[in-house]
Amino acid sequence: MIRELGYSSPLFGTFMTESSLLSTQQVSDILNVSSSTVKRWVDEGRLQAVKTIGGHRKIHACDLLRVVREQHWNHVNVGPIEELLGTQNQNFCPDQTVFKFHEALTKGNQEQIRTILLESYHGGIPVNEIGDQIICPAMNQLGQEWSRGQVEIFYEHHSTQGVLASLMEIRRHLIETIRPPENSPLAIGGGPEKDHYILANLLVELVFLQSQWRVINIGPNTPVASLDKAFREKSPKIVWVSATHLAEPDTFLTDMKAFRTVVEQSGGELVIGGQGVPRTILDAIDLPWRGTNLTALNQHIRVLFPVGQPPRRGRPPGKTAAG
Ligand code: B12
Repeated sequence: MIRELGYSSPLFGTFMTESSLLSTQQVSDILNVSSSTVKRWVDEGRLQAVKTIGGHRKIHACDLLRVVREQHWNHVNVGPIEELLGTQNQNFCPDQTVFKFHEALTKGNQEQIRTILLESYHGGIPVNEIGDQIICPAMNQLGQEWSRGQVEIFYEHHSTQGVLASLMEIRRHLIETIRPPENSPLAIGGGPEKDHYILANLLVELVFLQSQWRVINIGPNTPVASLDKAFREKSPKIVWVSATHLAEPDTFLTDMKAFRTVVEQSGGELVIGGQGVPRTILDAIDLPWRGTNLTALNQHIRVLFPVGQPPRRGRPPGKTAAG
């Protein structure tokens, strides 16, 4: 999606500067594709961009870096992009970030939680990696400390609110900047009844948004009858169920087996994940696709609905070294 330059987001002011905006020519040099390809990708919504008063498309370095990382375009030299962002030689180090993030969680330091998550996102880390490599391990550690009586339960509540608030900011940014194409598929999902956890379903929603899907996140504590109604009414390509806590595993198994049949008979796909679903239950439901984290989910939905082709190696025909 193209935003007007000068649009200054009150949410992201501290994380985005105009000095890290790239022209389509600069992006074409970095990706080794023609600048018309870059313009087309911007117009198709594959690359996020802003528009100058003169009508030129400008791509923010962090949005470019995120696409390169997320699409695994490993042969692209990200050095110039990182230089613009001031992150060169400070490669994303999950261990260090998790350490700082966990510290912020245990202290209930909302500002620090926000800074780490938004800086990661605006440093070009895809949301699936933010979920798998930062939030999940730090929350896991917090949970272990809670179970050993080392952390008060109110820190878990308070920190979850901080993570939720930051993820909602990222969600707003994705909604404002990613324009799903006309043929974009729909995903619907939520958590099972009596599961009140909010983060995993929100992260799943962000992964779909990032990949240009249309999404309806029904949220936690959703009776399977409601999910079934939503499926019949909206006909999504994918229905997801994410469970952090399974109150009634036997009922869940029976319900999901029946729901799988309903979904597949209408040409849809059911995907189930989350730390609350034991392997034995997944084995018994026996879905065609199974993944344990958000990065696997991201790859799966990219196969179903590919966005952006990897840049070709070498310069496109007719393009000289001088560009
Ligand atoms: C925050 C938290 C809470 C908060 C929840 C706030 C909220 N509204 O969300 C509060 C304080 C309310 C809470 C309450 C309880 N909690 Co609690 N909680 C946690 C904690 C610390 C974090 C959960 C979280 O959000 N994690 C982050 C998410 C993103 O991680 P994730 O779920 O693993 O998701 C990842 C993958 O599973 C995967 N994924 C997720 N969904 C999907 C979907 C698909 C399709 C795919 C492919 C992948 C996928 O990708 C994600 C990213 O990598 C966990 C510790 C932990 N290990 O996570 C304990 C934990 C889950 N809680 C636990 C317990 C025991 C409880 C209570 C029973 C405590 C009590 N006695 O009251 C209650 C029960 C609440 C209930 N009825 O549901 C235990 C569960 C133990 C167990 N196995 O049964 C844990 C593990 C803590 C522990 N170590 O003991 N909790």
